[in-house]
This record gives sequence, structure tokens and C-alpha cells, in this order.
Amino acid sequence: MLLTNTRLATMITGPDSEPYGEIDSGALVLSGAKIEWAGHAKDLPAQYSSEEKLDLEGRLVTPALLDCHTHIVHGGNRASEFEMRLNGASYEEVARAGGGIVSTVSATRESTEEELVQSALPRLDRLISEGVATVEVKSGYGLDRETELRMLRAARTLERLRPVRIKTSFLGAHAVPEEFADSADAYIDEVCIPALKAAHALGLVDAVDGFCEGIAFTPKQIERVFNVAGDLGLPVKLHAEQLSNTGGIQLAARYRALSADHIEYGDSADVKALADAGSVAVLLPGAFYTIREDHLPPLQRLRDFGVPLALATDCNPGSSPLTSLLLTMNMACTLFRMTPEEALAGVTRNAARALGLADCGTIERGRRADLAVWDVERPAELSYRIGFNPLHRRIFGGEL
Ligand code: DI6
Ligand code: FE
Repeated sequence: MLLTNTRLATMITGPDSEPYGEIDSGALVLSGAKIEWAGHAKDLPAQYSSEEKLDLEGRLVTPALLDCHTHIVHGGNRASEFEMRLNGASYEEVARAGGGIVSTVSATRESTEEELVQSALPRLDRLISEGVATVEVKSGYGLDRETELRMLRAARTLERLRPVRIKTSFLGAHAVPEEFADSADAYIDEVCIPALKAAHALGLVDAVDGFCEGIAFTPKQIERVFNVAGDLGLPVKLHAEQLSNTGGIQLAARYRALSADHIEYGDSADVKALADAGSVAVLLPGAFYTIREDHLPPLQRLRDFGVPLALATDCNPGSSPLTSLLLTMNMACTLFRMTPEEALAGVTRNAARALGLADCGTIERGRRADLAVWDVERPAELSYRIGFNPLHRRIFGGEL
């Protein structure tokens, strides 16, 4: 199929290329699930001119978006806790009313696999409606073997129910469950690691994640999980330096993590370690906004060291009940002062890299034909608007 009359933001950029790798009068040839040819319309090889044509009427085509950090599979929500807080309830009162992460763990444990799937679908559909083709989904609200596996199975099921690619991350080291209060080490050894091995044996795990933080796990505890990931041949990533600096980024870099995520409290040495490791920095402005954080991630340092920047929703019921990647891009520009070009690279090329995917995220020959067609004049509009969805159509694996 030949797509004509279009502008392409290829997102292949370098010192000599146009911003966004933009091609003004572009054409695209798709063959099966892949891009066969992309470039200036005037350079289109004659052999393709007899293909079935789709006139895009001058619209902008970008790579389809990727949400590379989500917790969209979970039970319940925390709206009542949100409301209690805004009515003046203290942290203790919220906790006594069963609030916080433990309430999501209880709700998830009480949910069947089918219920987890059904409650995740509307969130997934919101993402897809904005041109998303790949979504990473974490476990981490089960914190027991059975429920962690159920979350991951639900995540895999989503891929069968919608035209979308799902990448799973095992996040058993997300929080210490109540039954292991004060024995986080025992939780890691007796539950988290055996659950990871079981999930891997069932083919449910694409990567291993953890929450390295004062309120969660220490680098030493995460390291034990990462060692098992290494034995199983699984890549790692880490929630690091979100609320304080506990050495998570350094650990992630030592294990050549795909990404370090949040990283508001990362310092210069941390940024250098990420650069040396080739890891992606995944910034999550939805969580920054929701918890009203005021410590900005070290953006200029990350740029100076050439660390690839990705963006994601962090969609979760506590710190980021956000299901819009376009709004995420706007927040990254407004709150973090990222440029619209960085924001688009953050949900395409660099998000693919954060997931270890080499077959998508840019528009070029041989890549998957996962594309988004937008009713916009220029790519910056994708980041500029607040709560507006200009998607014209999405192409997934070459399918309109
Ligand atoms: N970082 C966060 O902000 C959330 N988890 C994490 O690893 C909080 C999750 C929740 O409150 O449900
Ligand atoms: Fe998260």
C-alpha cells in the first residue's frame, strides 16, 4: 500500500537532519506489517506507483506512540482516598481507612483475571485512541505469587483482545505486603524471587522492574532480584530516585538497565552512570504532578550527557491516574521544560529503546508499520494542546 500526500516526522534525527526528521512532501510504502519504503514523494521508485493508494490529504504521520511505563492492570481505584485527602484527612486517617498502595493490593488480590482484564481495557482503549501501539504493563499489586501471575496473565490477554503490543515487566519488588511488614528481606527471598521464576517459566515476563526507595526496597534487596533476572536472561529497569536518592540509578547502571524511571533526585554522578550504561531515562510527569513534587529531574544534565529521554504515563491508581500520553507530552514540556521534539522522541524512538525494541519508534525501511496519522499543522501541536486528541487514524502492523 502506498500512502501519499503526507508529511512525515520520521524521528530519525542527527546534526544534519530536519527537526523531527521531518519530510515535507513524503510518501510511504507499507508491505505486510512493515515499512517497505519511506521518503520524499519525488524520490518514490516507479515500481511502487501502481500500489493501492491512500491519500492522506497533507496530514502528519509519526511513528505510533509507545507507553513504556504503566501499571494499567490493577483492581479498584483510589478516588475516595483522593477525595478524603482534599477534604483535609491526614495520612494516618487515609491509612486507617485502608487507603494507599495496600488498598490497591487488596483490590487486586480480590479480582479475578477476567475482572483485571475488563477493568484495564478502558484504560488501554484511551491510550490506543491517541495513537499508541505498544504498552508496557507491570505487575506489582499482587505481592503474592498467585496474584502477580494473574496480573501478568491479564496483561498478556490484553494483547489478544486489542490490536496492540504488550510488553510485561515483573514488579514483585514494588512494595512490602502487610503480611511481611518489617521483613522485606524475607518477602524478597520467599515470595518475590520464586514468583519471578514461576512467571518466567510460564513465559509471562519480558523484563524485571523494582521500586528502589526508602518506602520500598533498598539497592541490596533489588540487587538480589536483578541477579535472578540476569540468570534468567531478562533485562532490568528500575523505579529510581523518585522521592529521594538511595542509589537506585547506580544499581540500575551497574546492571545495564534498559531504563531508570522517575529519577527526580538523580545527581550528576547518576546521570553519568546512566550515560555510560546506555540506559534510557524515563520521565513520568503524571506522577510528578499528582504528588505535587517540586524537585525537578536533572534534565539539563541528562541532555549534556546525551542520555536518551523517554516519557510515559505511569498510569497507576495512586500516584498517576493518567491515561493520556498526549497530556503526558504537554506536562513534560510545561513542567520539565522539555521541547516538543524531545517529547515526541520520548514517546516514540526513545520509548522503544526503553523497552528494548529495535523494530519500531521511527519511520524507516524495515520497521514495523505502526504509525499515527494526525490532523495537525505541525508536530509541536501534539505537545501544545491540553486535553485535545487530533488523531486521524492509527495503523497497527500495517493494518488500517
Ligand atoms: N512509584 C509510584 O509513584 C507508585 N509506585 C511506584 O513505584 C505508587 C503506586 C501506588 O501508589 O499505587
Ligand atoms: Fe511506576
